[in-house]
Parts: sequence; structure tokens; C-alpha cells
Amino acid sequence: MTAHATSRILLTGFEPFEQNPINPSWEVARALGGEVIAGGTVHAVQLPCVFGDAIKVLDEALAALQPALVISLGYAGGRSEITPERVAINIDDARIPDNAGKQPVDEAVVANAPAAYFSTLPIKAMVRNMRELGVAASVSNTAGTFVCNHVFYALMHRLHRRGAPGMRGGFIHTPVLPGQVAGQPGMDLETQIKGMREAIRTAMTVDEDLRETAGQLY
Ligand code: PCA
Repeated sequence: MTAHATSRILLTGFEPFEQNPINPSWEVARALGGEVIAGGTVHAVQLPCVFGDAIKVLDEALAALQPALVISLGYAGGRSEITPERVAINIDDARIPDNAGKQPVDEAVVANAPAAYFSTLPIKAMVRNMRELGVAASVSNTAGTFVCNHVFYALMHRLHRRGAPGMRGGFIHTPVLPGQVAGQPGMDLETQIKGMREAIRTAMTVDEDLRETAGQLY
């Protein structure tokens, strides 16, 4: 993709949920808002942690910004690395109620749509470049079945249907902050911001993803 000086980058993060007073995904997005990265200006938008409503806010931002690159961020309470997600699946299956009390079980995100979409971000190049900067990162093969996967799937469905060449998108889970979850080392906010800046730079500048394994046996 050749980004030009007027490119816009949509970077979303989520509001807090499940008794967490802070959602690192929004803190990272907010911190990067207004920065120019590889010729694109970052626009940070907060999504509600509510099934359906999150997609509405995403749609409004897509329509208003017509971004060249869209990266949605969400917080993964069990992770200590930055994890670009490989695949979005067409299912809502909530372990806990969302912030509006909704708890769908085994419902499609989009009715009569494909089972899954792959991210179109260069996820392996992003991981390698973040690691080279000293930021812990790895490819994830599941974004779960809660509001993050819901938004990821809706985003990929829209980008797929739009078929806009050069419009790229995907999802990255951010880790816990140090001390946020007992037993998780976590990653401090400055390091998360530094890693995400590098992930965005990679998505703006690397066309073809690396072919190196990030496979898992299970
Ligand atoms: N994480 C949740 C939803 C919002 C967020 O930041 C998830 O992983 O689904």
C-alpha cells in the first residue's frame, strides 16, 4: 500500500468493562490519537463494550473518516504480550454480560455471512518488528467470542464487501498493565504505546506479510 500524506488511520479502543476501572486498549488508542505515522494521521475513537452499539460507532467513524487503515484494539485480561489477531469468527458467545447487560449465546455477528475472515494486516511482520524494538508480541489465533471478536468480524465483513483496494484492517489485543491482574506480569503503558506505534508503521509500509511460522499445535 502506498500511503499518501493525507491518509487517515482509524484506531479504536474500548471503554472499560467487567469491573476494570481502566481499559488499556483505549489508553493506547488515546495516546496515539493525533500522531502522524508513516504519512497517516491517527484518529482515536472509543467504542462502547456493547454488542451492536460498538458496530454502530465503528460504522460512523468509517463513514466520517474513510480511513486507509483501520486497527481496532481490545484488552485481553489473560495476556502479557501485544497480540495481532489472525482471524475473526461469525459468532457471539458471551461468558459475561456486556456493559448494557446483553449476553448473546451462539448468535451470528452477521446473519448469512461467511464463518470467518482473516485479518488483512501484516500480522507476522508486525510481531517481528515489535520484537525487534524489545516489545513482547505474538500472533493470536483467537480473538475470543465477546465484543472484541464481534467488532473485528463486523470490520472485516465491511472491508471485504467494500473491496476497496488498499484499505486494510484488523484487530490487536493489548495486554494487561502491570499489577492489573494478579499473576500476570503485564506490560507498562509506554511500552504498549511504543509497540502499537510500530505495528501501525508496519501496516502502513509493509505490503506482503512475512512467511514465517507463528503456528501453534493447540
Ligand atoms: N476486551 C473485550 C471486549 C472489550 C475489550 O477491551 C474482548 O476481548 O472481547
